[in-house]
Amino acid sequence: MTEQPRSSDRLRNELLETALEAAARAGSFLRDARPEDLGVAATKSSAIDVVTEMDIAAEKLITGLISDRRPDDGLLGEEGASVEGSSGVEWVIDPIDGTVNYLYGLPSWAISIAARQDGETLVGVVHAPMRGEIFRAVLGEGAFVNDRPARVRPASELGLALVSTGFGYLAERKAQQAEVARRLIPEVRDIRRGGSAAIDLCDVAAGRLDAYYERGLNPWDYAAGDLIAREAGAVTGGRPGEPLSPALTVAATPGLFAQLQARLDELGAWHD
Ligand code: LIP
Repeated sequence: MTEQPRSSDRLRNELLETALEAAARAGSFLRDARPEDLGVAATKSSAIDVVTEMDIAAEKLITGLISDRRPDDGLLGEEGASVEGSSGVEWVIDPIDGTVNYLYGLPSWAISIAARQDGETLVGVVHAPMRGEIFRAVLGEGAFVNDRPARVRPASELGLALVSTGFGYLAERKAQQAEVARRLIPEVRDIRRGGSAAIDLCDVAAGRLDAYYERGLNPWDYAAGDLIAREAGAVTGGRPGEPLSPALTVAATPGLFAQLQARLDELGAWHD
């Protein structure tokens, strides 16, 4: 029996199937071919903002597969992929979200692939190979973890919220982020710091976190996870009245979002 298309829309189904295959291939490569002696191949904004040979190789694998299937699409990747494209579809790719975790051999890392058309994210896939999980969403068609529907927790009290966050790679920014976390921790159930924004956004979608926030992310960190979280019932955004952006990313179950967003604004989570 031929497999039923996952999306009712032909283009979105093609984009989803392409993203799923690219994420699966990259995931197998990154899990099975990780060198025991993996080291740092290069650094970016600071000595702790690292790139490994595997980040670079995985991005080439992903962009090569996508370009073979859809040669006219645009590409934007964390490790340098940058193609304008002519189709109106742009792929936003993080070949390893949680690079430091991957470098150290910790399991919390993921491949994040989003497809945007005219700036709107139509498809998002986040593959966490060490967890055996593939999160996916198509705009307007719900979110899934493997083949189970994903739904946020019905939380509504900040004092009972499990909140994840992350920290940047520059000491001055980390100091301000730590100060925000120091003041928030007594006001929530607890804080988690997993090291992968894409996985944090998907854990909000799966009801494993009540909320996540972080300053300083890049589009490739959040593009897929943002769609997955929204399709699972979360609210996402930045400062009050603003969409999520590198300035601030906030994702939470609907009953918490406004409270957390307002408190983060008071605490100055949106600036260094
Ligand atoms: C990571 C993010 C994480 C953040 C890290 C880093 P990378 O992305 O996913 O949330 O706290 O500092 O930015 O660099 O591993 O792709």
